[in-house]
Amino acid sequence: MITVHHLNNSRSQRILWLLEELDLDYEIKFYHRNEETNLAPPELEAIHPLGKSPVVTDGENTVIESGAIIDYVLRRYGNGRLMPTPNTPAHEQYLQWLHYGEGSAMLPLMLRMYTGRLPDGGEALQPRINDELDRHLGYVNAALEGVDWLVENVLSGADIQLSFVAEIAPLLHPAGDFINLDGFRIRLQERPAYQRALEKGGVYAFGPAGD
Ligand SMILES: N[C@@H](CCC(=O)N[C@@H](CS)C(=O)NCC(=O)O)C(=O)O
Repeated sequence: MITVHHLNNSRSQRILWLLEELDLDYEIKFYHRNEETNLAPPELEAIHPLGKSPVVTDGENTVIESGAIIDYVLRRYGNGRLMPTPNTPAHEQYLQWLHYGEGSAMLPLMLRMYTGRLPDGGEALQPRINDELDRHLGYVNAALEGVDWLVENVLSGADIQLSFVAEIAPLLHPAGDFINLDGFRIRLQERPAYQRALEKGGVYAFGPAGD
């Protein structure tokens, strides 16, 4: 059975959502961020040396990285759900989003969060970071023009991967700048499977009600 090593207020929330969409049996092992440093507890390093979440363990497999975990779960347990047919143009799009979410889109969001903690707010870096933030959020926003979901307008693992970007974006950007992204966030958070994942996962500061 899949075990999700789940950290509060983290990207592993989307893995719980994925598993709820698929209605799979799984276990959650809870880890709590240090209240001062916000870092994961050292126990997570016993599961994987990076000590980050999400991590899933499943028999002999230990898988890190949200995109790889989504891919793993859907290939092994999805029975074709939440993923376009392999080797079709739609599947290539799906893979692109799966990598893009963490490979590109999260970078300016993380840079804004980290540089904001510098004594001067990282002032000199902000114009470049803001350009990148606008570029990436604008790209996702444009991809959602006139559609509910990213690939063929059908919910897939790609939307689950990008959900964290959509949930972090409002913390760093004025509301209303990316209305398709706002609609996407509201839509995904309304899903019953998302709501069940929220109940099971415990504290999650980026959900619909800020928890
Ligand atoms: N790209 C990785 C990021 C993993 C990651 O950095 N997770 C954060 C939580 S959102 C974490 O574990 N932070 C705690 C720490 O760094 O100690 C993924 O998508 O799985």
